Amino acid sequence: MDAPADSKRFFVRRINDEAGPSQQQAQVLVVRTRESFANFKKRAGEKLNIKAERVFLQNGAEIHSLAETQNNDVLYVASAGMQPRQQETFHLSVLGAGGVGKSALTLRFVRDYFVQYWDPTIEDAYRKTVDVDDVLCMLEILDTAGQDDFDCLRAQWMADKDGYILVYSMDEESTLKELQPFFDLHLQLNENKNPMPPIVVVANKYDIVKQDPSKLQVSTDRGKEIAALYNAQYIETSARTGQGVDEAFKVLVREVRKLRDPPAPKPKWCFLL
Ligand SMILES: Nc1nc2c(ncn2[C@@H]2O[C@H](COP(=O)(O)OP(=O)(O)OP(=O)(O)O)[C@@H](O)[C@H]2O)c(=O)[nH]1
Ligand SMILES: [Mg+2]
Repeated sequence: MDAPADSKRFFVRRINDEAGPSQQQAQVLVVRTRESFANFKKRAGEKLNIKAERVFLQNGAEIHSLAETQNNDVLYVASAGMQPRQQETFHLSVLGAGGVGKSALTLRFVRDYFVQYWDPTIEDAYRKTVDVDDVLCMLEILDTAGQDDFDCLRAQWMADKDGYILVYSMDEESTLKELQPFFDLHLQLNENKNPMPPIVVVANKYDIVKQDPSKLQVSTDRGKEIAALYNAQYIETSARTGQGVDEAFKVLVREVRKLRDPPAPKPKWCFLL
């Protein structure tokens, strides 16, 4: 349901503070655009059971008036005592053969549009703030070149990264084989790292093989088999429809987080007989 013309609808959440992510669901709040910011904070605070002092957009920017918002924004609200968590940053590289859709996937994720034409990349960097499991984080994404002419840059693209997205195209078997050199380089560059940066294997152009199964050259089983060899998660995507795209990046963030904050060891029980 849309908000009335002179109103805006927001989804308000308690900010993730040092005490950890809020388990609370987002609350819907409809306010008149002429309502004062102080009044908005009061009402948001009532919804969230806190004394609201500061309000942030989803990208982490603090706001001081409703003019800085848009209808349907998710707003994060903090009380005076809450300290926003230090924002986590993830450095990720998108790698794979030419034309598999690395740029299309990246732009679908960052800007939510589909790039119809193939304009071979040399190297492009993007930044996006996302909410992964109720915690905001900043992704620094390097979209790389698949053309062989740029082989010499691969080590540079892969150095000092927190994780990799290895992309192939489901309608072109050779592109799956072309992932192997990236995996070999990963082993070489990260051999002294413990743990090693995680990988997500992305099977792209799912829409093409769904529409015309005769174009399928790499089955799901085969893709999963290679992902397992790389100790990686496997996700099927379509940059054209958006299917699986957000999930691919979010799964990689979750994998990196698991390595950064390994779960506490389970208590060992001992039985006295
Ligand atoms: N149907 C369909 N086409 C796609 C998809 N992803 C990419 N393409 C198309 O495939 C072509 C190549 O996509 P790019 O994203 O430029 O490929 P790339 O991997 O970045 O290529 P390089 O930059 O040369 O390494 C473009 O025409 C895209 O529109 C997809 O999921 N479905
Ligand atoms: Mg590209």
